[in-house]
Amino acid sequence: MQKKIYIIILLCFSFLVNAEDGHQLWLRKGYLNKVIVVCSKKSETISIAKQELLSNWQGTPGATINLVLKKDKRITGDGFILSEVSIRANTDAGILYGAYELLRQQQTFQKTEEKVYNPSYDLRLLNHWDNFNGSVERGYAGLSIFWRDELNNQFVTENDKMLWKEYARANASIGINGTVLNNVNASSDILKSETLTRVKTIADVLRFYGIRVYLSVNFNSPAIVGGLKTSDPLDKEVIKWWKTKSKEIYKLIPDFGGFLVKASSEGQPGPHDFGRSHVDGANMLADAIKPHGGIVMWRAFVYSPTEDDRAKQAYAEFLPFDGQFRDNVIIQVKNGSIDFQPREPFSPLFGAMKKTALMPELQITQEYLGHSIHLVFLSPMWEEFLQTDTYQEGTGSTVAKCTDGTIFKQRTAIAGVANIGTDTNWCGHHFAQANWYAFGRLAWNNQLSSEQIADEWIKLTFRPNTKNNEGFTKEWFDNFLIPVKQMMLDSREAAVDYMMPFGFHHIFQASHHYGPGPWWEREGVRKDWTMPYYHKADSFGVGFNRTATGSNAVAQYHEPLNTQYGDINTCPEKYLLWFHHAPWSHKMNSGRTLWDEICYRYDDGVNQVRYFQVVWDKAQPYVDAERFVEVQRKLRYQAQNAQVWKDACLLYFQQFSQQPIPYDIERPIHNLDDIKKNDMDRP
Ligand code: GCW
Repeated sequence: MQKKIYIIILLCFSFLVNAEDGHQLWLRKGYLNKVIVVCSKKSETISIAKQELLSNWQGTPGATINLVLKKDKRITGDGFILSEVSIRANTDAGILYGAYELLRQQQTFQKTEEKVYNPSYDLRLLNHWDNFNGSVERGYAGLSIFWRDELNNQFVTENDKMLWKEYARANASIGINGTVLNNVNASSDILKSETLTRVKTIADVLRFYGIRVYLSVNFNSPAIVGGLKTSDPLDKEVIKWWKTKSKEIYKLIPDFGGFLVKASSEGQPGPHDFGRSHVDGANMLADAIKPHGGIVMWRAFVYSPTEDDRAKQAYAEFLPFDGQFRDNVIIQVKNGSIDFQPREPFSPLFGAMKKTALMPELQITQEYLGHSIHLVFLSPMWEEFLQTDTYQEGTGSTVAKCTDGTIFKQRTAIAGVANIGTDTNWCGHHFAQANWYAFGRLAWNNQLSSEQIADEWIKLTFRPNTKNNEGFTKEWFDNFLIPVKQMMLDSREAAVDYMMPFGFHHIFQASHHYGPGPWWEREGVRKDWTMPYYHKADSFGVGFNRTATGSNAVAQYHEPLNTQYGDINTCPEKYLLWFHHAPWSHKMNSGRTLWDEICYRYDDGVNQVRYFQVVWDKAQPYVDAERFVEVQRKLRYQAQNAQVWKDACLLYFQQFSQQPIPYDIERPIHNLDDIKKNDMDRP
């Protein structure tokens, strides 16, 4: 009996020791050595840097580290120069970033060598699609960390402030320096004076971590909040209203970053409502905010319900305005030309606008990639996008170089739609934290490889709790780091395979964008919100003809891409059905027909997820019980869901191809009508 109690106590104790809820993200505490930190300058940000070094130092015991604030030509923006004994920077934030980099190197057992670290983009922003009532559009990790329901938005608790501080610290540790606090589908309430006091409180917490706040604004605010008769951007009263509002904001928040605007898109108000253009709208706001040093991020995510190809519309609407925007306007463009699909060719705007600052918008929250249920590491998708050649100025004009100031001297910025909420582990899925991390790291250095990012993240997030300065063991490397890293690196391609291989896109169930719904259409719903619009399956074949004989979207790309994408024989297979209506009998690189290849690919996707389950199960000895079980459960859902995707798509498209599923592939286990009826339940 006694022995039993003893074992139970021991078990509970070991559970407590090992329990990790993920709240600490990649900033888990390790062993600590003594260090002396010297800096002649005093500021809140510098004290944070000092404190971080003092409480997390794992370098040489008793070392002295100098924080040096002195202009150095090699450093740009908030960059820094790191060595084993000093951090040099031009700004306080630079010192803070240097401190985090140094600690990261210690925690991942890298040797610190003298090196300059400059950011790729000046502005590295999160966009929160957080609503004023506390919900989060496309959020899968609980509620908003910034907003409560309308009645409670006026109260700020100590817990709120603590959470905002933790949030700021996590962001600063990966170099993020700005955040848009509310949804681009913006409530005009955000600009009410009582709300702005809350914004000020948030800004006061984030500021010392080098983070500025920005707001999404509703273009109709002058009428809704200001009581004016119109919100016409050329109306004198409207112009005055925005100027006064900007003044009010800057009085409260002197370092306020600026406005983000979704205008004349998906039902949001905008200049088009008044017969004005994007330039009229954006420039009016830019003028209002310019005296205070603010910027306007004007989104290019626009499409109108015409018969024309949605993929062409942003380019068609914005290119004619190249060169007409004020210098404090940045056009914010989603990575692809449609909408954050598992795989899209890059938006051709990146290769086209030369006299206008453009900033990429990436989506960290997994709206179209399995929400917070599927394990999908997004860094390879972003790397693919950033490293794609636009051929804008000849070979080597990658999206990264077109947007980071290498090719055009411009204000540089990048945004990621956040996946953060009130869930204890912030992101819903432990591995979704890696996407927040990867976004920050790529925003800082757009040349980093996904392999390096995954490597760092795993080491920081799952590092065993060593009590001394031991490095990682070979066993840990071989049995945990390497297989788990490979799983992460393969996970995006696996998701593409079981959801939308070969350039399929937008074949989701409408609205929640989680499960398959290639059949989804409704009487009266605009065509480009229905799924057959995107795949166009018929007895001949499948895919959207965007070549010269179709919508000619290929013409928006520079040569040689125009020709390459436009020819079915040279178009990369990963984009085949994006650009071509290909016959079912089309010969693929493997020698198989398109139909057969589609079947094999969906099946591969399912098998890959089944394999991820094995990888994770084998990782059990190296992970704390809590995170292990939580990830294991989610992988089971992912495997079930991948199977549904495969069955749904193969059975649905088979109605058009009229061909058998190759016999060496596992048979579908769901009936199409059941899938349609159940609309894949989200666990
Ligand atoms: O991806 C779509 C989403 C909308 C979103 C919109 C946008 C915020 O389904 O939820 O609205 O894009 O980016 O504006």
